[in-house]
Amino acid sequence: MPAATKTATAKPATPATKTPTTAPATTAPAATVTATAPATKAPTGTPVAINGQLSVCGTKLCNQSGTAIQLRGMSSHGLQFFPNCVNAGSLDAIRNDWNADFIRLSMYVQEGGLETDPTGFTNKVNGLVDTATKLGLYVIVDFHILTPGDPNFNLGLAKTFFANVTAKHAGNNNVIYEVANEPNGVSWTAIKSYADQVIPVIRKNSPNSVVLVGTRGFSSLGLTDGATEQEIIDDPVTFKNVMYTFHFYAASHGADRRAALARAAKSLPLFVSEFGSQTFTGDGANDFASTTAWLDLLKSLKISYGMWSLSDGRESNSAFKQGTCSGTTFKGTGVLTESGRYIRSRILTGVGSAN
Ligand code: IDC
Repeated sequence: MPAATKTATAKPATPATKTPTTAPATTAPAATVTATAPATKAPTGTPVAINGQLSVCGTKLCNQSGTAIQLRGMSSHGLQFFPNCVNAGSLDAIRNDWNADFIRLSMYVQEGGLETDPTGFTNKVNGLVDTATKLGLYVIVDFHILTPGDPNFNLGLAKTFFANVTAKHAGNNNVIYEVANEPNGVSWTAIKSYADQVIPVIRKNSPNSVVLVGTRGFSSLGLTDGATEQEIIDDPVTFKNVMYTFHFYAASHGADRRAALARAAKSLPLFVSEFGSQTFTGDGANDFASTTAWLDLLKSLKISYGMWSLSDGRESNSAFKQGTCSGTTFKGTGVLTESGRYIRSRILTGVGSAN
């Protein structure tokens, strides 16, 4: 298994020589939300009704009673790429037909994302948080940085965005904030400095929310760069209720990475906010044997996971068949691809099956 698999991607990391300036001078609206709407009561029997406010207890994610839990869910694809795939119908399907616990809203910053229309994307995320809340789903607000890989490039946009979203949802108990999807080409020190500046903005309005911090080397805990989790253990983010993200793509990452994850989980609170059943390109054949080995490990370690992605594109990561999102039917297996059927089955029954 090659160590630095991600470097072969068609979308390479920003060359190390590029000096990040600041993101374009587009500004999101000021945090004008003054009154916090009363929190919607989660419907009985839903993940949020049962587990309530989450917290980090030791290296685990705990529910309101202090019991360690594992959340299982889906990541959206880029909200700008598949705008019709995340809505009340598709979220109702993953909640009530798949039994999922959360949706991750992947709000890209570049590639036609937030930087092109801060007001529009902020409103879009706020609306989808409300949709998820009504269904009793947890929702991860993912600040999806990817290229450039230094999160500090988008620091200004991040502060404004999280100020807005947390102001709007200060009364919620179901929102998890992910401050940087996949830092790459950047040191842990730089990532930590970014987190240290963004987390206080989130904490101002949402003091108890769980915050996910991306890790070096495309959220590989540094493994893709030849580093290890030790650099985080030596210099952790000191805010409470923080977890570190680890991403894997099952056809690219195998037993050696699983061993590293199991080792890191002894010391660090980890959350798999994104994984795929194919290669790190998000495409190619699904490797369900490897995916099952990963998900069995995550189950035994009680590490939460979300699969990439709730979309209907041509890539094998799309859970919905092409064309599904222009319709209104999202439930059942008829609308699902091989990877979609696998993850629905895994979440529903604990066993993955693409049949
Ligand atoms: C991929 C999408 C692809 C898109 C590309 C760049 O599947 O359609 O062209 O991003 O925007 C990640 C990233 C995630 C990637 C995914 C698969 O977080 O944005 O999506 N991946 O390559 N990390 C590892 C793999």
